[in-house]
Amino acid sequence: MAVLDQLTSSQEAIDLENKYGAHNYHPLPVVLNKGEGVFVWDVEGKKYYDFLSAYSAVNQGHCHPKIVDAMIQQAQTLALTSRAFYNDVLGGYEKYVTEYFGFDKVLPMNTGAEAVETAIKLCRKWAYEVKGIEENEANIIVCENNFHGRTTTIISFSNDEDARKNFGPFTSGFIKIEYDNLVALEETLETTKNVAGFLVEPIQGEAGVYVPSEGYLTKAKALCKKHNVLFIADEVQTGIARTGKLLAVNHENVHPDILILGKAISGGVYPVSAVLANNKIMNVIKPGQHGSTFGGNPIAASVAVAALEVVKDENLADNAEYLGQIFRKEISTFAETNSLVKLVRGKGLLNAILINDTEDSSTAWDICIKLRDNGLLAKPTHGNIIRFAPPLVMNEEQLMDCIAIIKNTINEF
Ligand code: IF1
Repeated sequence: MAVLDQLTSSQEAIDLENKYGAHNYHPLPVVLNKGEGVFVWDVEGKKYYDFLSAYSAVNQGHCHPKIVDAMIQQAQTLALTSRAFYNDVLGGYEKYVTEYFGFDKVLPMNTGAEAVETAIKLCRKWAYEVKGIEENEANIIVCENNFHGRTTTIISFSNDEDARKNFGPFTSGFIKIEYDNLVALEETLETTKNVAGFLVEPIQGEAGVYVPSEGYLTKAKALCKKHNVLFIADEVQTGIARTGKLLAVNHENVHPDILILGKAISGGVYPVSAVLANNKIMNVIKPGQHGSTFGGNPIAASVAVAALEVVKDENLADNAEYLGQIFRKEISTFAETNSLVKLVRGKGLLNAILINDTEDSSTAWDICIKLRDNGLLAKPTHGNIIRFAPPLVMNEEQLMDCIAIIKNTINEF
């Protein structure tokens, strides 16, 4: 048998993963073997609407032909040079992406967590070499219930016990405050020495799609400016048109000092992430002080240009805004007649519903299993919250079809 012979059954695939793969996930029991646009198929040929989009990495739809073609062309030409040498696509991508988001420079990485780590290092180095904080004394403010990735430093400032337990010792230099609380931010800025930055998700995704109060981001940025502290926006999940604007911070016209991107910057076909900042910050990094083997590789550069062109060519932000309004209106009307749905919240096509059951109940999971049986894939975040995030290329007819599936499924409970 060739190593990757076509699997004949879903159970065979699940058994292989259980036996040979680390058990660091508990996937919904469905085995996918094909993706196209808003649809995915399982090994048995059943078709599903994808309502997770690989946690907002597949905003442009599965296997978008323009993005896949860019990957194939580049992969057949020059895949990886490392940064020991120049190549003929990285500079063009760097010009394109910095002008696309309005920054002087970009530091290219691969995963979202690597980009968050890069932003933390950049902020600290700026604090010591530009702001003048004493070395090794920098503090970065973060929010309770944050999710920024799974490296040891990042989980050091997480309050999710599953993400932290028995992974210590942890990295110091982080202060947690309540999300969407400007008083807490102002007090911390006024009473804490050596604050270098404020790292925040413009909408807290994993925590359960928490949308902050109107004006929170604007006032938070102003407080950071007043105290000469860098405003660092983690748009790995909320960026790339997901929330109905190119970036979630664009809902409030906030321009972060450091912008962190990942996931859909590549349309989900290849790991690409990026950290953007202006020269006064980015120029603290000198040769040999940061990098990665694959960071800024030719395939990543070519794929990211194609993926970002698709976002504009297909008006994905406007589409997400329009369909998101319909989704929340339909589901909130439904919630008035169904006691199992407490509320729906979100922006654009990043939404979640709160199931009216205890945190530790299996209801949200059971609903997702039934949704799977009814042809729609979604997964609970924490306990009783189900995130709904379809690819942004969905059309209104497909969305109405999905809303009907969601309503009919929940009515079965
Ligand atoms: C998993 C969660 C979502 C992110 C934000 C950085 C990263 C992520 C705002 C790190 C990644 C992913 C990680 C993935 C599932 C998914 C996730 F459930 F873990 F929390 F989306 F909410 N900043 N989120 O959301 O990016 O290193 O993964 O490329 O770990 O299971 P990454």
